[in-house]
Amino acid sequence: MQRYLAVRTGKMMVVSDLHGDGEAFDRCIGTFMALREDGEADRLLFLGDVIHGYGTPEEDHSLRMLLRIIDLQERLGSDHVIMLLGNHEMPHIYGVSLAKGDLEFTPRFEWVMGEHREKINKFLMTLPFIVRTSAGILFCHAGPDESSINRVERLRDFDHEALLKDADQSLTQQGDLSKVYEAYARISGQSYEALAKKYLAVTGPDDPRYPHLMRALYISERDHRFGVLWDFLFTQNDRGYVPTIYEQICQRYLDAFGTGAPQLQRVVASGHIQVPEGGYQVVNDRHFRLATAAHATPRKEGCYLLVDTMKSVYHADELTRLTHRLF
Ligand SMILES: [Mn+2]
Repeated sequence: MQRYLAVRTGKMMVVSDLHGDGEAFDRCIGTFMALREDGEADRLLFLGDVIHGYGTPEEDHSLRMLLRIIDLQERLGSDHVIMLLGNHEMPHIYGVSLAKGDLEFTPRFEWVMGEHREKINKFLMTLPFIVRTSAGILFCHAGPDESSINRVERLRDFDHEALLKDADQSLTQQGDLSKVYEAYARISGQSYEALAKKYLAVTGPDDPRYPHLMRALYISERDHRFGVLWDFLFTQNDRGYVPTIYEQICQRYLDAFGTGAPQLQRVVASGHIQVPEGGYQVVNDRHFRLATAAHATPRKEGCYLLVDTMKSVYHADELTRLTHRLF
């Protein structure tokens, strides 16, 4: 599956990191539908991390949001409603858990998926990683990352299915898994069954998904392909670099991931990281950071982008003019 999309025409509304914020999501959809009706936008792009609320379960609208995106994509077409894979969606493909301090993100969504699990998993597996535009803006979830620069070809048609299949096969070769489960329990201090229930919402040992917690451990620790995906999605961008070096990394990232694009890619636009003030940040001449809701400071200053994909952009600060307040 081709993970790098090209958008050559049209006006695109771009939204980042909603993190289960149902109110922000409804505003995005409402705004897009109105723009669409007026001929002001014909594409909608989510930069990933649609799911995983930071608040209470009642405040977390992740499931309904994702189902709505799936529905909207079916109706308007996958080239008109696009969602990129974020680091908060990816763990659900593999069954790995994701936490930040005391906040465990993955168990809640695993439990809430219920009857929609198959549909959602299938959808997550199809998500692209990058959108390249005729404007020269390259969209991705997490933004420039030095280690990914030499991995463009490995990420280009990344095959989740292959990793899962290989891990299944390795586990099958182990034969009886009960010894492995015991070892797992010894290390973690809890029974495998309790952990599989907690993290993957399996019903019990007869559930066909019962081995998937073990499979997740296997993939995350043994499969180098998973590490490639992880680095790409969990990068902290400029953190740890002096500004001039980071700007060079951005340029190399654009050169690498822009190869074969409809136009020379000149600016990376991403979400993923909290912006210090307002709803966007010009990180440098090559990198623009968008914060529509969760990562805006404060939230109510969250922004979306409205991009004419056929109008060339040369510098990151030009995107400032394309931002609009969501609230
Ligand atoms: Mn993220």
